[in-house]
Amino acid sequence: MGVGLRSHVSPMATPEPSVTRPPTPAPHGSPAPAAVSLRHDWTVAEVKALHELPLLDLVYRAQTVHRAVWKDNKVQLCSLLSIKTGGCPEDCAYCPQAARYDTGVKAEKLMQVGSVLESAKQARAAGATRFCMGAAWREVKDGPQFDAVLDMVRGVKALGMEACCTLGMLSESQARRLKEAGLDAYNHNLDTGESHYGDIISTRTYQDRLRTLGHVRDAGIEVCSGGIIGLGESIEQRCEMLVTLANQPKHPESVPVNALVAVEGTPLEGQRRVDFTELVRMIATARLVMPASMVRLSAGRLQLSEEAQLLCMMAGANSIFFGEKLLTTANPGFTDDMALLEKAGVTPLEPAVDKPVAQ
Ligand code: SAM
Ligand code: DTB
Ligand code: SF4
Repeated sequence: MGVGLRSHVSPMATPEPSVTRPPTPAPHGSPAPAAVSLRHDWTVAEVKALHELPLLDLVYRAQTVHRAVWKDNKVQLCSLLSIKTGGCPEDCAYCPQAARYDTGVKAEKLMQVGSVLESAKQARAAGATRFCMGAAWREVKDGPQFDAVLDMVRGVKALGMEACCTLGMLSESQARRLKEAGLDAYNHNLDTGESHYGDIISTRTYQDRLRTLGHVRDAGIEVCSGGIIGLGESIEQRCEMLVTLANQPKHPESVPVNALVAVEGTPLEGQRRVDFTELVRMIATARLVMPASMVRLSAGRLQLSEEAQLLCMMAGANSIFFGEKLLTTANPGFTDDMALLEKAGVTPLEPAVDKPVAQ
């Protein structure tokens, strides 16, 4: 590692993310490329010091690192589809799909392959380049349902889109089969810092989560892992989660940052809404500690003004969920999102072209 110019852009005494990237020319008018290295030895204290910087200093530093690693202000458009909704046996306190909470989400069967591919085609026509299929399962079970998911993955790939799944826990062999079917990425969130996890989920452990991430990584599938803010965690616990993600053998290729969508009937229904500055801080800090990861501004965007969304992008968010529904809750519509991107001159990222430097 260690190619590129040493950054002169971080005059603060707080820990500086040292960054490594090849000397790709920066776009006209953007800061000189920083020397960026990908660290796997972050401490919570270091990350908290970044998180606590004055907001605009934090955004400036994050944007500088962002532009050094990602050439332009492009954003990945990723559409979500719930292929198996509701009836989940887990007790995740935030989740409208847990069978034990009365949220009005009805349990449905796994969708037919043809209907899923129809949705993927619509998402592609609207401009999405990645299609993520979510199932309200604790874990994948081998059998006809998993075989159908493999067919969905093949079908999405045949449409020329990136395919992503989030199906709960996976075994080594299931991860391998998903890879063989062409899966690009697997989403499996840590959700929160390990010390807060037990307050949110009791039906599986943090180690279970990490084990699945290991299977995904070992199968050569991109890891998509992040979490939710607004679950009653402390700032320290938010930083703890970022440290766990960044100190994995490889940084996750994508890091979704969700703001809790407090759904009536869940134990967290009364949770106060996170302020937009909290999302900006989390995104900027994620960008600084994992410079070459896609950072996805995920659930909670409907509650953000256009200005706040653009500030999140300034802070390093380069991916959004695109389409009027997340899994069961609402998201901004295609037209509003396209209008915002156009106004701001932000262009959709093209999967094969706009890659960061190797991690
Ligand atoms: N069942 C699988 C699992 O838990 O990994 C896949 C689907 S699950 C709904 C995917 C992720 O959505 C969760 O890990 C969580 O981070 C996020 N999520 C679920 N409900 C949410 C909510 N109300 N607000 C924000 N994010 C939420
Ligand atoms: C992620 O981090 N956020 C998405 C996706 N990965 C699967 C899910 C958000 C779900 C929000 C609540 C719902 O719509 O049910
Ligand atoms: Fe089930 Fe996933 Fe929801 Fe947890 S987050 S209740 S595992 S669908």
